[in-house]
Amino acid sequence: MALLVDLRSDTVTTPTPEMRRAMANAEVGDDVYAEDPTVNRLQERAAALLGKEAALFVPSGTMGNEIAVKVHTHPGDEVLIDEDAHIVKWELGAAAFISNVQLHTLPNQRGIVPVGEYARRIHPGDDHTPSTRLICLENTHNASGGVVLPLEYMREVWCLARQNNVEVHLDGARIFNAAVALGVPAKELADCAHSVMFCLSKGLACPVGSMLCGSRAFIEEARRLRKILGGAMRQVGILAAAGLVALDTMIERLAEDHARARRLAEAIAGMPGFGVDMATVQTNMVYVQTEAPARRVVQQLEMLGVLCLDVFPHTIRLVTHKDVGDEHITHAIDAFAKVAG
Ligand code: TLP
Repeated sequence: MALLVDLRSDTVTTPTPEMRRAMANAEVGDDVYAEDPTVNRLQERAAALLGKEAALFVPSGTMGNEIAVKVHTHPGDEVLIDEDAHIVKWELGAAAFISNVQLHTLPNQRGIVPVGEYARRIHPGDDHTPSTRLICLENTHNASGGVVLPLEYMREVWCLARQNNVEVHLDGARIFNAAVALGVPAKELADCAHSVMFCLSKGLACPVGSMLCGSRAFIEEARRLRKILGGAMRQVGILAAAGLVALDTMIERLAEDHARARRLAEAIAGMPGFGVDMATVQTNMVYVQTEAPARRVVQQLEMLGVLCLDVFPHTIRLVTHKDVGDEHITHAIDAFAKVAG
């Protein structure tokens, strides 16, 4: 059978055999009563890994982010956020829908809003202006090509926020990609935020689930909101079991995905009709600029057995993950060469 390479996202990863075994054998209970031992173990593990008091298993990254926004804010509050953040672009306006907040979106360079810009926009709220309650960061920054926000920058934002009584939420859907790329424990990034969401179902290859981490009081409130949003599940230890395996076995190997993304990017960068800003290839994503309409390139690649996404009219996104091996990268490079040729 011809090789099919799925580079649309790391969300397409399938669970490992070890995960499937752990899921089949998971000890379970009713998690709405907080009685699922496997979920409880995963929540404790996630909290400890990120240096937070508590954590909550949620069905998706979107739900984790949106619960966080809701817990941190009151209706009418303002949230400072870069204009390309997932919360702004890909969560269907949920922050307006669920939390009734105003997202004050700011221009950014590779996910970075200058700290001085945040400082200029923070206001306590008065008879005319909304209160700035929250800053949201995203690391790695998806729309900028999976780039890493430097630790130093995160610390500066954290410092500013604390000085001004503003909370910080980190969309760390791919926090472990950032941590591996930086060579630091994820906890150091998490230390720069009051709450952190990270996904188990992306590069870590779980079938379902994300973790929301924060203080005990924050997680208690988050738990109520998860129920309101219909995200409280019963014998969900079956899913949490995969999460425990992921935290044990899938983090360090992300470096392989990063190396493969780099190999792919370097090869495509030299081809006619395509461009890659190599400075943005820092983790498991490659954003390719296309002379031809991206939609058409995606269709041509699909005919050659390579799946990817057109994210802008002249940009396609390629994402490496554990189901993409060296032979898949070779196949993808060959397919790009044919389309270029
Ligand atoms: N991202 C998906 C798409 O929604 C774009 C992808 O394929 O990359 N934060 C970030 C930074 C994300 O990239 C995503 C998913 C989420 C949150 C939401 O996670 P899920 O899909 O679990 O709701």
